Amino acid sequence: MRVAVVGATGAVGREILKALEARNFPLSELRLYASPRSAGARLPFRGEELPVEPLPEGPLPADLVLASAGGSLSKALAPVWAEGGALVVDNSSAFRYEPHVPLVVPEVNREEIFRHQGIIANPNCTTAILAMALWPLHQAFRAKRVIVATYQAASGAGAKGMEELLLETHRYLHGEAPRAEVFAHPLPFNVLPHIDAFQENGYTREEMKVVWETHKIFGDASLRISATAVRVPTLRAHAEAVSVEFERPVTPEAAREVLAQAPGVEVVDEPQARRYPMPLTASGKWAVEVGRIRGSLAFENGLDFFVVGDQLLKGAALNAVQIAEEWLKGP
Ligand code: A2P
Ligand code: 11C
Repeated sequence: MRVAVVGATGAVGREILKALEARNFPLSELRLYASPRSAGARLPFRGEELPVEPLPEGPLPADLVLASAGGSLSKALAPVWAEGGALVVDNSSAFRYEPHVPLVVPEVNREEIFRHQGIIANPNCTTAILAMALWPLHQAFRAKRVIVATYQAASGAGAKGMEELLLETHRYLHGEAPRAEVFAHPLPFNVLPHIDAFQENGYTREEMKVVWETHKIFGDASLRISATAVRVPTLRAHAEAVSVEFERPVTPEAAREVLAQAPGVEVVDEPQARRYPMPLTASGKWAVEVGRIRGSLAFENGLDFFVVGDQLLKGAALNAVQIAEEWLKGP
């Protein structure tokens, strides 16, 4: 299994390397690619320092390509890598909405992996984290309507997003006005109800991704979903406040039992002991944390809960590596 990581120097790429190593992914060769800006860089893997190569234009010498270098690059090159014989697991949004491309969260729709035609899409991080908590509840109680508000970390915008938050916070603390290049406005000590481009319906593309992608992953476009996506000045891990109306009666206790059995989910729900999901505790964790589970005051059969997941892991690198692991296991 010859593996290539495209975008290896990026926020997600570096986590892909760590996940391949930590999960002991069976590979015979690992090649790392980034832009010419990273020429000469080396990244650690299994006790070695592997060189980062500039990405060539054509096919790659790989059986598996894990790509996280942006949509336009994937759009142009993923078909070339696939035609060259590789399975491409693509972290960008370039192919997610193409009917012939599976969009996979293995805990939800593993079977979709095996109808790939060379490319498998990894979902948007916000969607993947929501899906981890919502899918087991949907199976048990049949969700009808979902309302979600997100609290998304700076690293959702990549390594440069994290850098901007740190640098501009430093400027602010030293009495200078914080600036914004990556984000639409300064992020330190602020929250921005604006992630990605505004659409004609008034929602942002990030908000619509949650709708489009959840429908595709769940195989159920009847689920009604409204999202408000908000950038907050955390470095890592996306949080989401979720309200769900179900067809069947539901209690917080029954929901906790369902979630306790769900793979990749950790119930952290002891509010009296100040234990609930938070970015600081969810960062670096493979599981998503779910807590603050309570009966809805707005819906008859409803629940409110809070889910937090490391969006660089379950929302990106870990999910991509899990897709490759499941592909290797076979149908
Ligand atoms: P580089 O570090 O050389 O710029 P992030 O999402 O954290 O910003 O990371 C983006 C990743 O995609 C980085 O590894 C970056 O490499 C890589 N990348 C960006 N543009 C290209 C390109 N034209 N060719 C190859 N890799 C690219
Ligand atoms: C963010 N969720 O936090 C975005 C980043 O569709 O893969 C991921 C965009 C995507 O800014």
